[in-house]
Amino acid sequence: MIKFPKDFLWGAATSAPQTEGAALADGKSPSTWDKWFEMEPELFFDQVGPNDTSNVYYQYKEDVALMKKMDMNSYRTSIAWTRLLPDGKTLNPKAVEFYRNYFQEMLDNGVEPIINLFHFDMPWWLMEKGGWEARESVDHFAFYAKTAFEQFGDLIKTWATFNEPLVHIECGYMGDAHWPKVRDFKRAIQVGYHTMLAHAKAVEAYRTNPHNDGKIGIILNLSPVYAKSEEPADQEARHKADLIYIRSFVDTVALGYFPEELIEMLRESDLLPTTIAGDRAIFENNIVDYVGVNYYQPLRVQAPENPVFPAQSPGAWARGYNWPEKRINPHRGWEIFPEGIYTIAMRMKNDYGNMPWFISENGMGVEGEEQFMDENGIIQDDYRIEFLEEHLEYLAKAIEEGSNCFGYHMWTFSDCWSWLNAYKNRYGYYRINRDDNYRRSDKASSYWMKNVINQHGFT
Ligand code: BGP
Repeated sequence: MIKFPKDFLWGAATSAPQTEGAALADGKSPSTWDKWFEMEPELFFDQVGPNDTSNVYYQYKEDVALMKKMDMNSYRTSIAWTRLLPDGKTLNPKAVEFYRNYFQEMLDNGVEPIINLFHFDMPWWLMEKGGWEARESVDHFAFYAKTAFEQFGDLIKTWATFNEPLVHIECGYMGDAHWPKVRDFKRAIQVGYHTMLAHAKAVEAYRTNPHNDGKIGIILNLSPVYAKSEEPADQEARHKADLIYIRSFVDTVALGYFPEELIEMLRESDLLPTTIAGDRAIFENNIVDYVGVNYYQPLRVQAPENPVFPAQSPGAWARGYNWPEKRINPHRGWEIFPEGIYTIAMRMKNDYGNMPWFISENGMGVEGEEQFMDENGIIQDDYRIEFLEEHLEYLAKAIEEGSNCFGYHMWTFSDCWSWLNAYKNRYGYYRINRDDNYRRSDKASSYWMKNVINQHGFT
């Protein structure tokens, strides 16, 4: 029997921009996603944009009823900054009403809402001032965070500041999957610095108000790094990639500052961000109560071939490696490596003082999932059940060995909109039938997970 603690949090995760729809309704202002879709709809899969997601703004009660049906006890989504404070300053009463009703509905049905503040959805008005590159974004975010705590702090006892800061840094400033799609390592590092400072300032805002009596943390995508070989050069690449992709985030939020070795690497390539005296104390004084870990697949690296310095990208220190033995999700192309969840779990225990943490995302995206629908309209997603079994088995092992993990949230609950991929890959326990008024229908995994929740494990 694979066993989990009785008080374990079982749930699912999503975000405001990927589910709410109503992109400009009731006073909401545009985010970068809304504007980008308006400008270049052809870049979005099937030309489906952020206004056309799973319609949760109008259908949240249906989702909450399904959470209850599954006996889930927790759920993570986010608040849209652009809905709560459309111009960054003025509170939108319609947004307060919507979120209070939504969160109350969850609480009334035995589901604890875990609420995140930023899930890639930069307000357009702030993007026009430079987005995360501009120092002023830090204080705007802290004001937004403070406002959210004031408006919803009586209902929400577990907060997160950011989801996967690495992603908006990397995809927006080292690639073209997020706005503003520029490629500039130095700018990316400044964006990263301001993001992490904004995180620490939001934690500070939470802690300075004595009415705030819950927990605050951050959600990080942590891909354990594995080297091609035991050769020193490959091991060095692994060490450097780990500093960049894992420790630059976890050390900063859990130990109080960026690793010295990373700072030195950046200094040598003239990549250090602009900082202000006093910043460091903000980081040091505001370490998190917990970390949410999103785990999908590992990162495999080898020594770079002809490293160019000063570094123009992380590739100067580590190069990707295509492990020939890797198991690929046939429905999407990502590696499936359940052991990775154990590696990360033990890392949280051994390197971060057994910090409380939970799996805040893990899941399997499947293209063309309608082909698995049976005659009763249920998607027979055996592949997802197998994925869950394998990952949960490794998670249970880590918990048994003392890792302080308090929950597991699958990505996602009902299928949601995935940025440029729109509805290409489906991840949910429930299917969204977009051509039938966003009707929700069952997948077999929801029944399987309900049993796991009720038995605190599986055989
Ligand atoms: C994570 C994000 C989610 C979600 C998920 C699935 O990185 O936090 O927002 O999108 O990945 O990835 P994708 O949407 O690319 O299939």
